[in-house]
Amino acid sequence: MPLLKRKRNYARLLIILAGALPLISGLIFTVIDARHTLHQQQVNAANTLLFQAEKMSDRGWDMITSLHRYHYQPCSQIQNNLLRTDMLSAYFRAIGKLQDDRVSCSSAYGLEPGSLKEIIMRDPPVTGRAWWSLSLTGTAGVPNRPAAIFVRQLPDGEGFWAIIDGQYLIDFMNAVGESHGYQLSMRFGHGAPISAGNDEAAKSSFFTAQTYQAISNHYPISVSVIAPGTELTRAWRHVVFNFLPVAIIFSILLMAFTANWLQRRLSWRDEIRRAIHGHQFTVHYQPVYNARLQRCFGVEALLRWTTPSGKVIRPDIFISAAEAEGMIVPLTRHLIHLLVEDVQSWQVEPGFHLAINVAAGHLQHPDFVSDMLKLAEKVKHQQIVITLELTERSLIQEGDDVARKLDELRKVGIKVAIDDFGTGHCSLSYLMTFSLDYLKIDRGFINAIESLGSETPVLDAIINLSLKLRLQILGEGVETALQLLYLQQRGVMLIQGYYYAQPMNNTALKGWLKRKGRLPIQTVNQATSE
Ligand code: G
Ligand code: G
Ligand code: MN
Repeated sequence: MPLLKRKRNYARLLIILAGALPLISGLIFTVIDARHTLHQQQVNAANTLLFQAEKMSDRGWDMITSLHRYHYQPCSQIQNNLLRTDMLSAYFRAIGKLQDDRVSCSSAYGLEPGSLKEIIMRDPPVTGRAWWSLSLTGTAGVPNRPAAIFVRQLPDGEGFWAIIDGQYLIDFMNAVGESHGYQLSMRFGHGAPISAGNDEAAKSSFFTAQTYQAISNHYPISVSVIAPGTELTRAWRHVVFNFLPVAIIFSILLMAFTANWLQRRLSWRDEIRRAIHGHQFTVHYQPVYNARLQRCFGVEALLRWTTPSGKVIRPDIFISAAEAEGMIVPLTRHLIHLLVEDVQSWQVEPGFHLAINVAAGHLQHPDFVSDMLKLAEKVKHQQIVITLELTERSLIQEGDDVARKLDELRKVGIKVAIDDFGTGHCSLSYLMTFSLDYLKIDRGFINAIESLGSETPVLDAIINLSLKLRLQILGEGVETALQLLYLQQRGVMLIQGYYYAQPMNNTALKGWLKRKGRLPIQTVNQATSE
């Protein structure tokens, strides 16, 4: 069954996809969500940091403002005040006055403090502004510890400066960054960044490090928060852990749903139902020869299924599928419907036989008798003789009930044939239990005929038995003149097989009947082989 197998593979793939879909989309979602969570944490950290940096700036500028009262005062006069102010104020490393770019006064660098450049260990920025601030890697007194300087320059060349020690900011940044492994840094003006926290943060792990930067609205301060890749992994793991049970449930549900849907889609049951509605079934008819009358005796109706794509599905496959999935009754009713339509166009003589195959499942159906009576009724005006072909298997089950039904049908002239005889498990006693009209010898026995002289023991036994039981015998699957002759010599008068005629559609049948229906088999064959 390559068609069905391919469909099964396709179904399996679809179910797997359905299961994978929530998981994959979920995983993508968790990464996005983890990134978002991490970003939010970075934003929070950056804002906290910025707030603190702004507060420090406020203190710096407040100090500068308070130093303004020493304008015009010589350094010797204010030196002690500067010292006291510096000592009493938290955070400040040094404060003082400027004259142009020379430090004229300082709380920490004595009376000869030198230039501003020397103290901040770099060139002062050329800002052109009266107010500026700068973060520093260190100052002359404490070269290894960051700091930030705030400077106010007055038009007369005098100025004020205050240096805030970086330690407090570093401690603060360490505290903020510690729990997340962040590296934090802040920068005043275009100065050197003051960094703290995890030095390794910028290194990539499975995920790359995430950097977030923020700037102050009030001061030229920028801060950055670098979260290591591991932090994203951690956030992701957290989200996945919460999300996974839901995703798995979704996944299972979707798989079950898909499987169910496919089951319905791919089941023969629905396929057959669709095919009935889609007019995919047709009936073919195979003529049967009567050797005594030397003419066509009747036909056997055989269902054919052609899908819209042109694929032909073999009857033994779909018939057994229909039986297995409870579709045999609707399918046989459909056959009857098609049949009755075809028969209306026939011009056959009274007594023409029309055989249909009846499955066990239909035989046991409560409507079986009425279905068959309806069929008989519809072809009655043409005086067609209906023959029901039953398999041995169908006779075994619920024998009494079946025998009663068959008797009822035989009373109105319907004939009963036993099909594929010899292949089932029917004991010979059944041949007596049921009132039968025909026995169709399975083509397997006909195939076994080797020559006219040699015996074919089982076939011969069946033929003898049938003759004794006064059953009419039909030889199925007759393909050669030898087989025909062998059967005729032993009194088998009904012949069906490719040697006589193949199954054909209704149009072909009508032509065939007109041309060959009344001819003896030899003439038919000569005509065919020409
Ligand atoms: O001709 P063919 O290859 O179609 O037949 C294959 C098998 O399918 C045969 O055993 C035949 O009896 C069965 N078959 C064909 N048509 C019908 C039908 O309409 N009903 C039932 N029950 N069997 C059928
Ligand atoms: O089981 P049942 O008798 O309904 O089966 C009829 C089947 O036998 C159909 O599938 C039909 O196509 C097939 N058939 C009819 N005549 C011949 C024949 O001469 N040779 C072979 N191999 N199959 C045949
Ligand atoms: Mn048959």
